[in-house]
Amino acid sequence: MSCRPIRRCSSDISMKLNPSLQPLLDPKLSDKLRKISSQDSVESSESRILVMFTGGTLGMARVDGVYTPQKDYFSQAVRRNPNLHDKEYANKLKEYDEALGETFVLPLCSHNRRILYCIFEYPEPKDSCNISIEDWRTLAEDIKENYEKFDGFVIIHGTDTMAYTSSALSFMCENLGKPVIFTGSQVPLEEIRSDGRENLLGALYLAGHYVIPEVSLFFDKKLFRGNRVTKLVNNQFDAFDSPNLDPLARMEVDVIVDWDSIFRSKSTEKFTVHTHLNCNVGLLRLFPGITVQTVRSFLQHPMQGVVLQTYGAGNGPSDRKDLMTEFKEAADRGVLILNCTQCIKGVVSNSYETGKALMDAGVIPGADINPEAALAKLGYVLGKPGLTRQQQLEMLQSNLRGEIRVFAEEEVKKFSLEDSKFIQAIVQTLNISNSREVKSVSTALLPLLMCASAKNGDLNSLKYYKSMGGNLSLCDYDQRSPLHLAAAEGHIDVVRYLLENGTSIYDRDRYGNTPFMESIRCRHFEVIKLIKKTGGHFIRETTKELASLLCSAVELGDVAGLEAFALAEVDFKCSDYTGRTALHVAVTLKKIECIEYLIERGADIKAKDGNGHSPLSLAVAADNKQILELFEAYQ
Ligand code: ASN
Repeated sequence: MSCRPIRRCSSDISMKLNPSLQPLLDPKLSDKLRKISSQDSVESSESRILVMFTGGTLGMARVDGVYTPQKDYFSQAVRRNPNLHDKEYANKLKEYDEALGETFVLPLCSHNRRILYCIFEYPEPKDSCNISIEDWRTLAEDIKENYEKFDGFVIIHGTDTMAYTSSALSFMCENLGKPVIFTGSQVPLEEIRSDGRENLLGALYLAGHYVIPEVSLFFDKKLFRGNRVTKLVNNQFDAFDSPNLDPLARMEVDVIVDWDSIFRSKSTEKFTVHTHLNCNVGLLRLFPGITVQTVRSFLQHPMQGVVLQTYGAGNGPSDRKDLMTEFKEAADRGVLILNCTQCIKGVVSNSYETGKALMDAGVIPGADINPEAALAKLGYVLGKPGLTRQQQLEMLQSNLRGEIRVFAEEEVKKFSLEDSKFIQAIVQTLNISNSREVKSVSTALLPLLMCASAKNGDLNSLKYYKSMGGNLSLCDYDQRSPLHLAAAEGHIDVVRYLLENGTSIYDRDRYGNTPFMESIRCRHFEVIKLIKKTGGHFIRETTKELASLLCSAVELGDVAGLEAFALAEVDFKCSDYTGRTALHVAVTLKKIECIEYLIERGADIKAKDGNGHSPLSLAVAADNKQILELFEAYQ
C-alpha cells in the first residue's frame, strides 16, 4: 500500500460518468420498456446496473506479445457479444426514443426480468497491479454519486489486486443497502476461451436479481464476500477462494443464495462512503530468523498500523525477547499491530504460550481475518478521525462488515421440538421425529410466522423467532418481508428493530413495492421519516406514476396523503400522463385545502397540461375568486 497521502487524482480513473448515462436514468424509461416488450407480463420487471470498468485482463488485448489494457474497448467487446447484449431489444429502446444514449440489455432472464446496464469505462484502464488508493476512493465516490439511480453496481477489475480493492471498498461503503460486485477474468473477453463472459454475466445476473447488500466478488460461478477472498491460483479459472467463509451464492443449474450468511448493515443511517484511509499501514510476515533490525525498522514512524502475519493459530517466537520488546514498544507508542495467521484457513486463538506472548506484548488478536481485509480494516480504523485508542481497539476486534467471525453473536439457539409450541404441534400432526425434518418445517414456517408478527406489531415474538435462528429478511408468498408488513401497518418500533437488524429497505414484493412505498401508501408518517433517514427513495415509480397518485389523493381531498408524499420528498411539480399536475386536479375539483397545501410546497400555478391549461388559467376560466385570491396570496 502506498505511503502517499490520499488525493483525488484527475489523471487516474476519476472522470465523472459520461452524459450518455443520463437517458437510462430518465424515469420515463420504465414506461417505454413496458410498452415495447412483447414478452412482458404483469410479473415482468427490470433492474438497472452500473458497470464500472477499471481494467484488468478481461478488457486487455495482446500488444507486442503481452497483455495490455485497452482504452474504449470493453463496451465494444460487450456490444459484439449476443450473450451479454440483446441488440434487438436495445434498438427498440432506441427507436422509441432517439435521444436515448447507449443502454446495454441482457437477454431476457428467468423470472421475466430484464437487466439493463450502463457501462462506464474509466479513461485510463489499468492492470490491477497499478491500482492505487486514489482509485479506491474514486470508485467509492462514483458509487455514492450514482447510488440512488441504480439497483446495483458491477466493478470490472484485474484479478491480481481485486481482493485488496474489494476489501477496502467493503469498509469504505458504510450502511450499504445494494449489491456491489467485483469481477474480472483470467483470459480476455475477446478470446475464444475467455472466462470473462461467464463472470460478467454472473455478476450482472446476481446484481440484477438479488438484494445482496454487500461488497462481494464473483468468480467462476461463486459469489464471495469481498473482504474474505484471496487470489489463490494464477493459472486456473477458479482463481479466488474464501477459506474462512463459504461462498454467499453459487451459480449452478440453480442459483443458490445462502441468505443466512449475508451480512447486513444494522443501522438506520443512510448509505455513505468514508474515503479517507490511513496509508501508514503495512504487512509484516514472521519467519524463523527474522532479525530484530528488520522488525524495528518496519515498526518505525510513520508506521501506524501493522498486520503481523504469525504462525499457526496466531503464534510467534516467544523465546525471542528482542522481538517481543520491539512489538511491545511499538504498541506502547500507539502502533496498532493486528495478529493475522499465515495459514490460508483458520483463526487466531490464545491456545499456545507462543500466542499469548504476542498478546502480552500488545498485539491485537485478529480472529479469522485475512491479510487483505486486515490491511484495509487498519487503514479504515486509523482513517476515522477522533477515535480514542480504546475505540480503535474495539473496532478492530468487532465484526464491522462480516470480515471476522465473532462467536458470541452467532450463538443462536436452533429450533428443536421443545422450542415452540406451535412448531411442536405441527411436527406432531405431521408425525415428524428427526431434527432435520423439524428444521425443514421451521424453515418453511418461520418466514410466515415472522411476517405475521410484524403485521401484528408483535415485537416480542419477532425477537423470539430471531433468537431461534429466524432470518428477518426472508419473505412470504408475496415476496413481502416483515419490513413490508410492519411499514404498511405503521408499527414504528418493529420497523426500527427490523432496520437495526439489517432487513433491506430495497426489497421489492411481487407487485414491485418497497417497504418505503408501503409506508407512503398507508400514510405512516413516522415510518416514512425513519425509512427515508435510512436511505429510502423511489425506485421503480416514474414521475408520471407519482403524479397520478398525487392526483388521486387530491381527488379524495386526502391532504394526509399529500403530506406522506411530501415527507418522501416528491416533487409537487410533477405531471401525469396527460400533463396534469395535482394542482390542476385540485383547481378543477375546487379542493381548497389541497390547493393551499400544494402551493405552499412549491406546486406551479402556471404549469401547462397537455391541452395548454394551467391551474391559474383554469381558475380564471371558472372565475373562482377564492382560488384566485389564494394564488395571489402565495405569489
Ligand atoms: N494482471 C492482471 C490484472 O490484475 C491479471 C488479471 O486480471 N487476470 O489486471
